[in-house]
Formats: sequence, structure tokens, C-alpha cells
Amino acid sequence: MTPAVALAAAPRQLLIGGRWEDAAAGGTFESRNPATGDLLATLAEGRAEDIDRAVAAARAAFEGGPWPRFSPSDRQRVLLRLADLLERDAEIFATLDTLDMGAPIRRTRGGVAMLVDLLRYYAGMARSIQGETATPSDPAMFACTVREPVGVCGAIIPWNGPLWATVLKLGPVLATGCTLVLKPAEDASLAPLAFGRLVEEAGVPPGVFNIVTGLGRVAGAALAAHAGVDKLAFTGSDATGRTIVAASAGNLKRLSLELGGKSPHIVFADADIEKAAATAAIAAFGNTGQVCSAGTRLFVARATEADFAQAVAAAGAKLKIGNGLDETTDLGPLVSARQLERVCGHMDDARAAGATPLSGGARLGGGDYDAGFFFPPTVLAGATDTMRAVREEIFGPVVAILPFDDEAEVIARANDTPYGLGAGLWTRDIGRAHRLGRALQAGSVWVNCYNAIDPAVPSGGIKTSGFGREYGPNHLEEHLQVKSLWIATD
Ligand code: TXE
Repeated sequence: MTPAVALAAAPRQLLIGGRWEDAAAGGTFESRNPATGDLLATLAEGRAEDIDRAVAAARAAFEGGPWPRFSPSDRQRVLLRLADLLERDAEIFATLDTLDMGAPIRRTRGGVAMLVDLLRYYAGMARSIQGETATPSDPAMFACTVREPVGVCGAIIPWNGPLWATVLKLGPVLATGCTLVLKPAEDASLAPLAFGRLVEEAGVPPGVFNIVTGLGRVAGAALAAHAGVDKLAFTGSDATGRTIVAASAGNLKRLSLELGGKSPHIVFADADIEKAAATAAIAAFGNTGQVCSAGTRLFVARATEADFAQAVAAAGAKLKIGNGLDETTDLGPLVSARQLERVCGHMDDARAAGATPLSGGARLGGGDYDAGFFFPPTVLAGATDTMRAVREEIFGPVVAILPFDDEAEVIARANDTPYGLGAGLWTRDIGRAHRLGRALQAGSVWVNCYNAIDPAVPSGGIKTSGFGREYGPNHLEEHLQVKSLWIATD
């Protein structure tokens, strides 16, 4: 599948109730290729009336038609078929994400393979939904619990892993028998739309999966506020997360939020330093830093600080930056001019506050770089805990080196953030691994590894990184409600 063919095949309309349609008001918006700045696609700009229609379609599919009659094994079959179809079309989907948000093709290919596995995991989980028999004190009473699908779900997703977020939101919806209205990010809607075609081909009934592309403050806000949505999953910035909490209050819909982070990554002097440095570079620079759990505050034992910083900078400098379609590219561009501007603004701030880039530090220019939004891996030395670049999520390939002297100090400093998504630590001391594993305030703590992910292991945030869990059995629970059923036996 050549990029041109993949692009030409991608749908641009809204998917509502099994039909591909233009937005009711006829509006459109543009999406650009971040590697070249070229216009990539003109997409339907859905608004409140389109969200209304999509929610109505999702409600109709949840309450009537064939979907409520799909047994767990039917839902499993559909999910397995969807996994097979994604495997068949892996190259198309990898290419679409690379064109749309810039990630290197080797990364997007790897991502598709993991998503195929994720769909197969949810297929298995579709058979695992069970209630319990309760034990009321009154012997004349029988009581049990039934786990029922929560209903019509909404999902608002970001652009840093468009296909990933789509599959992650849809998997548990299909496994539990819910229905979904998806609002992709305006910067990267092509793979989510193409996935809509695959879902139809897999035999999922019309209206179970609906897609409304459009702007966050219009289509996204309408979905968050909609009284017909029973549950909403949002992944994005904490600022938008807050508006979603407020907007969703009208009908008190169930929420799960996966927001930003400023994750600490701690390297003790007794660690495998070489491995830690190589991993720290990937943890900070992978996906050009556009990862919610990126290890952006790198706490390094003071004795090894200077060498460690140089090693991370050297590992970053080896990464080849360029158009993601090039098979040899390690890091693509940032997703948009807006994101590039944000990252550059943080760099200006960091310099003014006294930090010095050991590597990178400015937008890449010249030749092919001029047209795209390229920013190199950047290691900040001389940073302090209070700088804006150390407190706020940058979402670019920038890591701050922060020396520390002892365990208690580094725990306190690592936890001194409003966020709590991920945390990493490197040590050969098993006691310390356990102590920090418990003491670090984060939804996931990685010891002697970073950003490990698996369909069976829950992931999510605490503090202002959000709430709710994705992956694992907990993810299904987010889509189920417990009903208690009482039967008087006398
Ligand atoms: O995020 P937004 P943006 C962080 C990262 C980045 C910053 C801004 O730090 O620099 O957020 O990125 C939709 N009601 N993350 O502006 O606004 C929007 O259309 C309802 C971390 O892209 O949160 C898109 O679909 N929806 C993150 C989605 O929200 C609204 C991934 C995310 O956009 C809306 C992305 C509104 N009022 C960015 N406004 C992570 N956790 O991985 C926007 N949206």
C-alpha cells in the first residue's frame, strides 16, 4: 500500500448510524502533513447537530436492532474478525498515522501489531463478564449481581496515537455490548475514520460505532455535554479535561480521564547506567516527546549526573530525524505548527530561567526541515524543580536533568507535581525498588524499564493526570454497571 493509495482510500465524511455523511451544516476543515506542511485532507466539520444524530444512532443501536442480541461469543467473534482485518490492513493504517501525525513508519507499524493483539485481548475479555451471588442475612431472600453495559459511550481522543486511541476506546465498548460516538482530534482523524470502515466489514451492526470529526470546542464540547451519553472517555490535556468534567455534570455521566503528565524517571548510582541512559533517551524522546507518560524529569544521582546527561544527549543525537515515511527515520516532526510553537516557547522560558541545552534546544531548519515541524532531542542541564519547563508538560522531545543526593529527597521531589501518570526508577537494590514502587505517586511505576505496556495491565493516572483505568479487566469495569437483583423466595 503506497502512501498515496492509503491517503486516497481514507474516508473524510462522518460515520453516523452506518452511513457516511457530510456534516449537516456542510462545513469542512483541513488537516496537514506535519513533515511537509502540505494539505493532507479536507474533513467534515461535525457540530452539535451531528453529535445529536450520532448519539441518537448509538442509542438506537444500544436499545434495539441486532446489537443487544449479540451474545458474548458473538461479540468475541466480531472482535477477533476486527483484529484479523487490522492485521490484513496493517500497512494502510501505519501509513495513515504516519502521514497524519508524523510518527515514523517503523513506530506506527509496531503500534498496529500491538493493537491487533489488544483487540484479541478484548475478544477474550468479552467472555469474562460475570456477576456474583450475594448473601443477604434474611434466608428468605436470594440476591445476586448482574454486570450490564453502561450504555452509550463517548470518546474524545488526541492526535499523538490516533489509531491507538481509537482501538483502545472501542475494544471494551464492543466487549461489553455498549455503543460509541468517537470524536477524533482535528490534527489526526484519518486512521480513526478508516477504522470505521473496518468495523463495518467486521460485521458490527450500524450505529454501534459512530465517528464525528470536528473541532474540540464545538463537536467535542457537544459530546461532553450531551445528555444522551452515559459514559465519556477523554484523553488529552488537563485543561480540556477540566472543561469536560464541568460539561458532563448536566447528566452526571460516568467519566474516565487520561490527562497529561510530568513523569519522574529516577536513576540511582547502583543502576545499570548504560541501559538506564539508553532507556531514558527513548522515554523522553520517543514519538518526538508526544507521549503522556514521557519521562521528562530525569532525576540522576549526583555522582553520575554529568556522565549520565552526556550519555542521554549522545543517545538522542544518534536518532535520525526526518519524514516518518522514510524507513530509516527514528523521530518524526511534532504534530503541528501550534505544537512546535509551544515547545519553542518552553525552550525560551527555560533559557531565561537559567537552564542550558546540552543538545538540541531549537527548531531544526534548512533543507527538508524548513517545511515541517521538526524539533531535535534536547537535554536541559542546570534546570531546577520550580522552572516552568520542569513543572509543565512540554509534549516535545525535551528532558530536564535534575541531580539528587538521597532517597527521601528524590521521593519528595518526584512527587512534588500535580500530575501522577507514570514514574520510573533504576536500581539493583530490591528493597529500594519496593520502597519507591510504593512511595511514588503515579498510576504506573516501572522499575528497571520504562513505559512498559500490555493489554492485561491497567494504565491510568492519579492526581491531575486523571482517573479511571484502561487495559486489563479494570477497563471493562469502566463500561459495566452493577445491578443487584433481589428475589424473595417465600
Ligand atoms: O489538547 P486538547 P491539544 C497535552 C499536551 C499538549 C496539550 C495541548 O501537553 O501540548 O495537551 O494539546 C478535544 N471540549 N496533551 O490542544 O485540547 C480536541 O478536539 C471537548 C496530552 O491537542 O486536550 C481533541 O480531540 N473536547 C495528551 C482532544 O480534546 C475538546 C494528548 C485533545 O485536545 C475541547 C494530547 C473541549 N472544549 C495532548 N477542546 C495525553 N494525555 O496523551 C479540545 N477538545
